[in-house]
Amino acid sequence: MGKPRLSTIAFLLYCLSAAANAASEAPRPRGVGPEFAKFYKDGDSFTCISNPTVKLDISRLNDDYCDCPDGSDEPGTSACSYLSPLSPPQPSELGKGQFNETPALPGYYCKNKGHLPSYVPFTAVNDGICDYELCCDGSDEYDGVGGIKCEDRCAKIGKEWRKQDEARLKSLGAANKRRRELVTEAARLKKEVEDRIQTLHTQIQGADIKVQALEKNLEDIERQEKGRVIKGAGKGGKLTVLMTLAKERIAELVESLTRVRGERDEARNRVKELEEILKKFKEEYNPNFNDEGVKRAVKAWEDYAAQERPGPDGAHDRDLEEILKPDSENGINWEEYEEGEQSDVDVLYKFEEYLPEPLRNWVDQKLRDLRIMLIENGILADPHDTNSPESKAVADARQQLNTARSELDTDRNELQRHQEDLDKDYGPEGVFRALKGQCVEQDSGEYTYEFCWMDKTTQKSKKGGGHTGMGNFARIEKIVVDEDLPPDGKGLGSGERYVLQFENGQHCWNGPNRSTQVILACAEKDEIWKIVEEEKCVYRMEVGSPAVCEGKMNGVKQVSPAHNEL
Ligand code: MAN
Repeated sequence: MGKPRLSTIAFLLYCLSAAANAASEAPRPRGVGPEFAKFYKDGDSFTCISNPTVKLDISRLNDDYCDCPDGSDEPGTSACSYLSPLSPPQPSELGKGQFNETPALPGYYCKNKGHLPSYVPFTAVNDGICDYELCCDGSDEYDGVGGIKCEDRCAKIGKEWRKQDEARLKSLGAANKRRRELVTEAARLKKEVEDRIQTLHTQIQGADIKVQALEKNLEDIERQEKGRVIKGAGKGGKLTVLMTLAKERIAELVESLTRVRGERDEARNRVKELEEILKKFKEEYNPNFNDEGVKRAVKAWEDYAAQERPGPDGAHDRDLEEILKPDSENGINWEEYEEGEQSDVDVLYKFEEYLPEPLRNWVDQKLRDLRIMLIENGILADPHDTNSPESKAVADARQQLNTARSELDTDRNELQRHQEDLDKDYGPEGVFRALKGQCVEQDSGEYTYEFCWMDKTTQKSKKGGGHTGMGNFARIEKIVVDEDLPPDGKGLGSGERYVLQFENGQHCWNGPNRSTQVILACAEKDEIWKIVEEEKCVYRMEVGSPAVCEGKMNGVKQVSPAHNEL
């Protein structure tokens, strides 16, 4: 017989272990498994399992002739093996009469004492070959066809199997432990993102308020600046602005000086009056009247009067007089400097109008070019731009606002990135988050292949040259696989598997953009097991990782020793 698929073996083992507890202790006819014992209890007759209307005498059981349409009367021979099923029926589906030409039994039951019980296909019964893989006790060759004798190897095979099973369980234990660590790490990273989002919300609120305040600040400063120019200069160039400011400043100074001179004159008069009073007091006081306070006051006055003081400076006063005369008497004629509605810049613009016609066009063009060059280089103010050139105060305020705005934008972008990240699918319990960005490599043929979690797949030529992008991470999918599991366990096995789909890699000449399907299966550590280019530039990677271990190794359920017929 051909080698049975390991997935089929797994199924058969599963059937057995599930039903073993209910196993009957009574002796069963040859080839009957414990879960089917109930159909063979009657010592006189036998009723076909799936065809209860067909009742046979007990002597027709295992008589090497197929009587029941479902083959259930020949559990221990190959007489009904022509009914070979595509897949064995589930025990729960048996005895319900829905099978016609479909066998009721999964195969010939080998007790395999010392190892795991198993079913061997009916075709293998007495075919002259020892099927030790399924039937280690050799009971499938009980007739000794062609002189064959299959010794019972279950003790040896069972021992080896238990050793391997122990190693598998140990490896599974380590893989599950690693998976738990990854899940914890993934949760921690997710929490970090959530906390950052929280912080960013607060930060953005603050930054928003700051931007609003700085916008208002800039507006105020701009208004102040405009006001100053209008108040100082009205329309016109810098010279006019300066002149107007100077005129105002002089007027303010003249006014203040006049006021101070008046206050000085008044103070002088008061001092004079007080000196007169004290002079008179000294002349008229009675020295015989022994009043200490009066005496001290008179002495103080005498000391004060004895000090030499310069009298008012007439020349100084005359200077003041001159300064305070109206501007026109001081030789300043402001009107002389006024530009009317024209700024100094405007004067330059209109310069060519003063030239004779033939020269004007030429000069006009040259001046136009010059003017543009000066404006573009910031040397000349743009006559259409009343805000230019900008004052330092406005420039500083604008700079502060721009900085605050760009900080706010940065925070908003980061927030958006984190929020999108939180919504992203990171696999079961978000475990792939813990592996994001981590890469594994594997040599295969002329390339080294790289797989980076949630990021990309790459093909690197061993002969040098550039790397080829085999796709960027797009999404997580699930597929059902049913494959032989190699003895080292590094394979997909059977069951539902997570798939990381990578798309839009480097374009393939005369083909599609490269893409990779990464199929994940449980393993103790991250490892690329196999890379196949299924079609041109469409790759498939089989990758082992503890991240996808969910209590079992690649679909093979562990059969507990308690369930074995040891
Ligand atoms: C390169 C590799 C191959 C691919 C071809 C297509 O050689 O990426 O995997 O098949 O390009 O031209």
